[in-house]
Amino acid sequence: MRDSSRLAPALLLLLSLALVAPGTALAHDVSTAAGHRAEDNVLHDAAIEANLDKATRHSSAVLSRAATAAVAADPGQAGQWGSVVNWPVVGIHVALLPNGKVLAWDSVGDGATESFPDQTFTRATVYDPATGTQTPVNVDTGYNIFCSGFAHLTDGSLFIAGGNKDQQLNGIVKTHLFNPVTNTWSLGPDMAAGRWYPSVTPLTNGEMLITEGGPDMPEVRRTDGSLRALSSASLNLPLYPWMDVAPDGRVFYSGPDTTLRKLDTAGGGSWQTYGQRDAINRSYGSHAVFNVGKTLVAGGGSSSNDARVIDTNGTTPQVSATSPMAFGRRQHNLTLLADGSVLATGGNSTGASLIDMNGGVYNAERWDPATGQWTTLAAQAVTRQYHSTALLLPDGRVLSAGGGICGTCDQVGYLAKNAEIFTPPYLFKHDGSGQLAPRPQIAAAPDTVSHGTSFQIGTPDAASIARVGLLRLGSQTHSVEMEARYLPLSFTVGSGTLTATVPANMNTAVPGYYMLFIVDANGVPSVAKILMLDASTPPPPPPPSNQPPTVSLTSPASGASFTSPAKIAMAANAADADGRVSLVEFFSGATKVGDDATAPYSSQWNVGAAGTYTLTARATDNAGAVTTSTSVTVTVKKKR
Ligand SMILES: [Cu+2]
Repeated sequence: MRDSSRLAPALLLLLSLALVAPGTALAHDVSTAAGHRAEDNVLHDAAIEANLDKATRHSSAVLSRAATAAVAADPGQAGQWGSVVNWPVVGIHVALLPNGKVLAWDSVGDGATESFPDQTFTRATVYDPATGTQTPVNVDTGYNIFCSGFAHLTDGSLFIAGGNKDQQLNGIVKTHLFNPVTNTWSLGPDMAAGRWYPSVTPLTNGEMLITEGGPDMPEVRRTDGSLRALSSASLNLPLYPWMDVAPDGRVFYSGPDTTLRKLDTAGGGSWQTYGQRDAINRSYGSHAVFNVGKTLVAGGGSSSNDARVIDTNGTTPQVSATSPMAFGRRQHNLTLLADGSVLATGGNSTGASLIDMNGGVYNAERWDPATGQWTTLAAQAVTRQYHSTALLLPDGRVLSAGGGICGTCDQVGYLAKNAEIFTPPYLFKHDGSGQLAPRPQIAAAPDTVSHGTSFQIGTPDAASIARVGLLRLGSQTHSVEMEARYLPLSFTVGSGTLTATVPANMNTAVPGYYMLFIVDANGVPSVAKILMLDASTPPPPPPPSNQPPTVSLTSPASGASFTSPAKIAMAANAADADGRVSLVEFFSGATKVGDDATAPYSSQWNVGAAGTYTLTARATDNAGAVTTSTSVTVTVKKKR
């Protein structure tokens, strides 16, 4: 379909690289929709795309080797990256499913989205980390959900808001659902306006908050699937805002810009504004909710290395300093690990808006909430910048995927249609042997647990367990984690069993699917048991019941007398409180004598035979409910 050039692809790549010096920090402010559009709106040649991935790997390799030399070779200290594996899609949007597999999607092709006229599908795959299998699950609803927002419903299916409409990168009004049991997509109701770069946040009551992506008025998906507008909470925020339910049930906004806020989603919605988090506009920084009401923010802006902790447990959010990262980063990802610590991966350290092929950060870093210190870890093989993601897997490893698919990416030769998996140091022995450590095992755990209750975890390693926690399944894109959070659980140790308690406050971990991890005294985590938190809440609302229409026969009058042959004018009033009247029919006894689909409802009945007739009107509403009027009796007499 696409134009192929006679020039050798390699030559084209060189030519295109010469257009813009790699490493150039471009000036557009991509934190605004207009700036982002301008950033992406560059010409490129389709023929170079096939070689982008190769070129990216090649230019990454040299820099990656240098970064590797800077850290200990012992994986017990630095962790270990697996090999680079080609993927069928660029991992721009990733979500962990309740079955432990990963749903990932990108756009409509390897090149910049604005280079493709056809925006009626999305490339998507389900990746099984246990086998490495990829199952194609392309979006078949007629839409491209590139640059959408998404998070899990309480039942574990994925709710997706917005996407990409056209080559001008406008947003779409569509909402989608992905069913992880059947691997199928379906459409939900349309939003009030198109969204591109929105955030989706699961709420405590099972509703889903949709914020930004263009329109400033947030919308909420009710638990019955319909949408409601937060009409009194319109506020202009950066794209992909960082939104997470705080311990008081309101949604805490922690960035990327500097003003801290909370949104109450009840009714029409209302915002409360607090002070400044810090002086850094953390555009394409990242954040992680690593404990109850505690958020780590790190990097962003002009590749800052600065990190802060925000505590929302009190009346006013409290910001405290923590150690800076070893590397300044932008376009990186923060990922919660199985022990509640935080991993930083990827990004660039030169402040490049989207991508700097010479400025990539290859070393991972782990932040320990207990000490506030970062530890520099092993270097990955491929630079992961704009449109890259990092997602914790149920086995405690981290999937690092994607990068590319933008005008600037094509211009500088960046495409990472591949992934690599990081095994953190906590999975290795710390004796320098480089061997994997024995892991504590969860032998038994319930499929469902609830807030304010205790539950049993069967484990042969009970005596050595130091930490028990729940980690919500992640949904990540554009450096933003939309829902993962870590909830440490208090527990007591029995013989072959742990008894863990979930806090009573449901805002500490909103209902849905979580990974249960136990961690031993050496810091080694188990493989997670995926379970459902608050399976019974919120109670599913009854399907909206349809009220039947009302109807009365207004003509002829009861007892009226006519002379044969008669032309009787029949008329009725009909109404429907929760919909509309779709048809009014007129009857004589059981015989239909006329109908009318539009008000005023009327019909003429021509009667030849003399007699006494019982007349009724019958109304049907848009949902099929039927009401029959009280009857009217009339007489038709023979002409004398
Ligand atoms: Cu994007």
